[in-house]
Amino acid sequence: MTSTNTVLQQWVNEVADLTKPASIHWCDGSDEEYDTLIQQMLGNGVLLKLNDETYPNCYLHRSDPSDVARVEHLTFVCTPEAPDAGPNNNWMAPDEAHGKMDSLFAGCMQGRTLYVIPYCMGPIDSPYSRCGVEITDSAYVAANMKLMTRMGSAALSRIEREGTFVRGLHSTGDLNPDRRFIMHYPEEMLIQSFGSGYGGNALLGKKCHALRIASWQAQQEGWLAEHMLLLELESPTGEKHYIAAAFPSACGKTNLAMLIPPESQAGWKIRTIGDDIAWLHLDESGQLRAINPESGYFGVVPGTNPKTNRNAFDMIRHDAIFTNVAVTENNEPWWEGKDEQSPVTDWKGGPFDKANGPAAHPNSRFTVAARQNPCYSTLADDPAGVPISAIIFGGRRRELAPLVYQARNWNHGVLIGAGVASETTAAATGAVGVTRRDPMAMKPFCGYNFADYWGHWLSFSEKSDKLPEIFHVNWFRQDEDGHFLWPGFGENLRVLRWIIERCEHRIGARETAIGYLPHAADIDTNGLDLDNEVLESLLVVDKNSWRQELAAMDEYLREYGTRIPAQLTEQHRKVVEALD
Ligand code: GTP
Ligand code: SPV
Ligand code: MN
Repeated sequence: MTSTNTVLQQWVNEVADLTKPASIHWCDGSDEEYDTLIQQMLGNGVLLKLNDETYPNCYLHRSDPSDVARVEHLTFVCTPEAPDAGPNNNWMAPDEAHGKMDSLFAGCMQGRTLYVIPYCMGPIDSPYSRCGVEITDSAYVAANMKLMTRMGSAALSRIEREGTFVRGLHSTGDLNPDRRFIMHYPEEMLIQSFGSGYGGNALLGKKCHALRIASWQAQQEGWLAEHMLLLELESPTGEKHYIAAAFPSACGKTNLAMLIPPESQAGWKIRTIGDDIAWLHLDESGQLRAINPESGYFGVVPGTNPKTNRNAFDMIRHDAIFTNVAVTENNEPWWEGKDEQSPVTDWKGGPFDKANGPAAHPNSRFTVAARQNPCYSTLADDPAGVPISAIIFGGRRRELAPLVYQARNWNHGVLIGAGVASETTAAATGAVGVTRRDPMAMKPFCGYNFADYWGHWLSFSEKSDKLPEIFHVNWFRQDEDGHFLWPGFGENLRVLRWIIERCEHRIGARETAIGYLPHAADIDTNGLDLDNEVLESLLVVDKNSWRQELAAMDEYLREYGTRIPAQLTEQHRKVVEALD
């Protein structure tokens, strides 16, 4: 197969001339093609078959031990002018980046197959969707792209019809961390990734396209590309609301999107539209609508069990790819928190020994098609997307941030989003548990200067008077002994219910300097073993600590200099004044 789109055909030819593959395969996205890729990877050891009776069609991939997470220090935004990338990104001049990458890609596919992967981010017939083509020399990437995106012939037809697509060139190279770079050229709609086979570094439709390139395009075109889950909440009386929530990596998006209501919350239902990325557009009536550009999940495995997330636990019992988990005696995948059996082989493939650390890598992941989710919403395939009632920001903070609070208005909500801070996790290389500023959970993913991005968010208040309410949540407050104060997971539904009551103006709240907080009595604790004192402590606004927080935020915002929108500074000043 080749393409009638001459730009695509020429690009494939040029890449082949540069990288010198042994063969070229155009992916059609069929199930037969997926099976062939799997068989080939079983043959050369890239995949291992897991227990076929208990985990049918499940496979284990062990990545290189130096290649287990996103590499933020090796990820660059290459705009012609450095300030356009902003202090939030690493920057390299496009010419320099092209030179460096061309020399890395030269001859790198010798003896290997070059896969051409046309994909569509979003429902294939949605005006909000955008296409891309990833070229890769990794069969693992091709198989993952089949599970994660609408990949193959239908996407190619759309590309040939529309004539436009994002280009992504990827090679695993020699996996030498010194020769690893993830480059983005927003103005060329181009991504180049070399030297990693892992997740967000290699599955270019995900963070590279659907967030870094798309956020830049969204600013040009008046929409938003965000690191957000999308869920449907249905009340016992059948009232439905759609919520978008942005939490940093490994801070609970997949879990919230697949929430199972506890027994005491009979009649409530949650369905998943998306678990990681949302594209949001205003429709003609001023309603914000969202689609999930992905069609599969690349989720954190550790911690998944029938108590925390039965939906996810069941979803990964068949037709899943596991990356960097441990293995039990009877060849089942195993991870910390699985609560059944025990590991004999660790994620690196050696005999498990507690002294070497966890059996499964803390950033071990599952890849599955979204349709396997027991609470999948078919609205994920609706070209019109879903109307958003509430936007939630959140972070992992053992102190300070209350369980939930609400912004006074949209612009105040933008300040709350810009003020998100969270403890770092294993989703990226580097220290874990260090609190860092992660505005809108987009620190690693915004493809342009954050100051311009906040300005873009603020501009929505002039475009619509029907915008969603904005909230902030924190499931991760701890006591002095390091125990979580809030039970989390399914119990988070209680907080979502308060949020919807606020959106519908059916409930009062306590006005504080940082926004509206719930009266403790308005959080339903029926059936929950939670002391009222603990709940009260989760809803405290400690003025001194918040003054320090606002000072830290101010220091951070100052890094963006005069590019900071005046309205954001104004919102910050108002909170500081209210605290005094
Ligand atoms: P990315 O895929 O990296 O973007 O992560 P994510 O935001 O989807 O996070 P995910 O839902 O996979 O959760 C990450 C970790 O947080 C897992 O180990 C979960 O068990 C844990 N977690 C999720 N929700 C909660 C919660 O409500 N409370 C507590 N204590 N832990 C949670
Ligand atoms: C994240 O780190 O936010 C992820 C995993 O969702 S990755 O695909 O590696 O970006
Ligand atoms: Mn993510």
